[in-house]
Amino acid sequence: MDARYNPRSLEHRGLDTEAFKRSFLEGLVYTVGKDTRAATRRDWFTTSAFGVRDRLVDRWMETTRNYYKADAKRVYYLSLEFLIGRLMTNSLANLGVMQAVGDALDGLGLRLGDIVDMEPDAALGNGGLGRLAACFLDSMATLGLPGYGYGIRYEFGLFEQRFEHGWQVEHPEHWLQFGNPWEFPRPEILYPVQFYGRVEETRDSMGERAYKWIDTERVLAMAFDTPVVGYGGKTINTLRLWSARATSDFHFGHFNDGDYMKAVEQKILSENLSRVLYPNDATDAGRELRFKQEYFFTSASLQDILRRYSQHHSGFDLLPEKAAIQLNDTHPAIGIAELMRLLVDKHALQWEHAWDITQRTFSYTNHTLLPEALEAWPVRLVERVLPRHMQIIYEINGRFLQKVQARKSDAATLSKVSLIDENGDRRVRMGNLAFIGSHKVNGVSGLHTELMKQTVFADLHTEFPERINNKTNGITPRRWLHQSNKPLSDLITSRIGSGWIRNLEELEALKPRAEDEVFREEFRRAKRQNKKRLAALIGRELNVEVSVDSMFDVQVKRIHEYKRQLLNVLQTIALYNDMRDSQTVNWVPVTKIFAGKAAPSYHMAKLTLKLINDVAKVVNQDPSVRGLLKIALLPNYNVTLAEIIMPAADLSEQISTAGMEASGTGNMKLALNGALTIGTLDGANVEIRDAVGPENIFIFGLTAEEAGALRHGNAYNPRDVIAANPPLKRALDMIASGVFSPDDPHRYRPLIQALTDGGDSFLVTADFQAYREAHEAVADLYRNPDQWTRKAVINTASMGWFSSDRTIAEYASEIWNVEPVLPEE
Ligand code: NBX
Ligand code: IMP
Repeated sequence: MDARYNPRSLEHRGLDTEAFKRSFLEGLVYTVGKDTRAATRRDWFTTSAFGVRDRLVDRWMETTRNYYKADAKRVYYLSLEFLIGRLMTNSLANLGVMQAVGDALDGLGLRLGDIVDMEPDAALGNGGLGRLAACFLDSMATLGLPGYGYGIRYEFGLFEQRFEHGWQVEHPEHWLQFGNPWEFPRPEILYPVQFYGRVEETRDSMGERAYKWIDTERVLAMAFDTPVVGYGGKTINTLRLWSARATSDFHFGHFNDGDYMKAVEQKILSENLSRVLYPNDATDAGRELRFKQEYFFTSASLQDILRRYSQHHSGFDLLPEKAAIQLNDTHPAIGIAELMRLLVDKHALQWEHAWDITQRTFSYTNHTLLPEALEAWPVRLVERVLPRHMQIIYEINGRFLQKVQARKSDAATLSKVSLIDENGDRRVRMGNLAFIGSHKVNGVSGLHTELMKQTVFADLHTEFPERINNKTNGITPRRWLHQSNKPLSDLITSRIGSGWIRNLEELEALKPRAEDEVFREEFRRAKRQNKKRLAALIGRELNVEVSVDSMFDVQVKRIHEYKRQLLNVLQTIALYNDMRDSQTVNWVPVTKIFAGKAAPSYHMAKLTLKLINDVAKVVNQDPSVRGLLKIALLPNYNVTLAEIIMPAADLSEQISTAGMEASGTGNMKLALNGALTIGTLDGANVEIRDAVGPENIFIFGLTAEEAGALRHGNAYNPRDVIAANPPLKRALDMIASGVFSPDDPHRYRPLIQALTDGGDSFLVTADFQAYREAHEAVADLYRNPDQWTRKAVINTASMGWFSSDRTIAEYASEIWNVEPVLPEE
């Protein structure tokens, strides 16, 4: 037995039903402080979570010890967002104790499903970027890679969305209100982070220039650790999130003056740093607090990384061999200047030496090409908040531009690769900083990576042709099939065994089953079961009755003009008109399912949500399309809701303007769960088509190249297109004349204007006809359940490559140069 002290006896950490039951009862009394009579369902959730957590701790510490023992190279995934969702089912499934815990709860008169539902959804992210980070954590732990997530422990996650009179209203998401049983507070792991102040130039003992950043305001970063359980429970990694704490020193000034209230105010102000997640996906708020959040968590993480490295290494020469730091978008890109500052100012390394170490340590992932989403902080802001970093950025830039100039580049090239955007108010281009401070820069799908080379990073790519590489996104099959879709998961395992959970490419073995009638029947039955669950939810949430025989046509993602929910709405209205016009046609019954949040300040997106609700109100109560068409916009899309929607979808809408969706990952989740895709050749849709075969997907519309040409030329006139397409014109006229908004007929003028006078930047009108025809092909296929299911099976069977295990294995070998550290058996 392990000689280490274990506070709880081994029998309380057994993995059988009885052991779980005992520890739940004990925890209820001694940890939660309730007896069985007084216990609420939430108390039972809390005690269950603590009981499960107890089973993780030994393996968790063992994993950490093994990393030290091997002196392993670690990966640090720096991300301002981790959209992890709930952890109960995840922990149970990855530990392999789902059954035992279910039975234990049963024995206590409780149902696992009810207990699971008490857990708040940890929504520390906006969308795809944050969820990708969470899938990556799962894959790193499953592969046994020494991977750490570093981010912010926001007190308020992404806002809770409700609809009031059809409009989105944001409510605070206080996910920590009842405590978080999964996290371990580490009050002793505390790093100071500085802001403001000024820089003093001095000379060191050798007479060299040295810089001191002084008179700063300090905030403390306190660590909270969450164990990340790999599948099988062998490797348990760490997600370390930072929470802001006031230093005791800076309010003493006020305190001595007797201004106690002022001192407390200061404390609250500095702790605001980790208060709330910014809800702006894509467009940047450009707020000082956001910039401070970025530096806050990056600085604390780097201090922790160097502390861990220095525990067993002297000097910093080996840092790139012992640490790989991945920047999840540019949000932590200030880390490049921060590491330079630490190495040069604090540890007195020579500039070139420090720069070499920095570049070999960092790598950067880009997630968007949308110009409005590329971070560029005003020089005046950076100068004020981080004066020393601004100097360092100038120094990096000066040396870099000199090198570029030496290669006889022209002034135009120099101004494009510069870290400073000199047009208008001067800004620091964080993408360029991340690019030149990294040894590798990657896009998230094949198409996106090519477009990076041709557009935003074209000139930097010419300078460093080896640096840009592709890492097509992936999703974890544990959460997105094994845990969330039990009917399909069990069916698959019954035929090919359970190896696919770790090695998703094994799904390939299902392909021949597409021809197996019995299998198809069972596949349909699994889908139907999932559809029933979703139909029940729609009934409860929206009081809308939907038929499980209808085609569940699903578009779930953030609301954004480039994602073109509006295109979907227009097609829905056109279909509604068709159904009303020709009541004798044998229409395929359709349920249009939408979910997604709009950024609170994004008016067009909020108006689109209101439109969906308004159209739903008219359509859902129109007796002439009863049983044929229903529209459901589910509130508060998050990971938990996605886990119910994905398994129930027949059709997956991936209809962004080509060239604009970097990758998409919802597309992968839906296809894996047996939905067919209707989509443009954008992001990872291209690779999904290649994997499933063009005959098993509905591709329509302009290509990225065509879309680019149309957008940048001046020949496109949406008015002509609308005039030439009567169903489109009719749908638009209905919206414009107030058919869906009799209380406010002009409500949708901004949407209509964007498609007409506005020039239709997202090419909704240009793609409308092709989209409608693709939907007709979809309906034709859906009429033939056998043919449909054949293709659905092939979709599931072809998604093996889209496992985030594959993605992470590529990062590990091609960017990070890290290897698994597996526990001794
Ligand atoms: O990242 C998304 C892309 O739009 C998807 O195409 C891609 O699949 C996914 C993962 O690579 N980007 C994204 O989710 N961005 C944000 O959430 C975001 C959040 C804050 C912010 C900018 C972007 N300031
Ligand atoms: P960290 O990885 O340095 O953050 O440490 C996490 C935990 O690993 C610590 O709380 C210790 O329990 C353990 N640990 C720290 N240093 C060592 C070491 O040198 N060898 C083995 N375990 C260590």
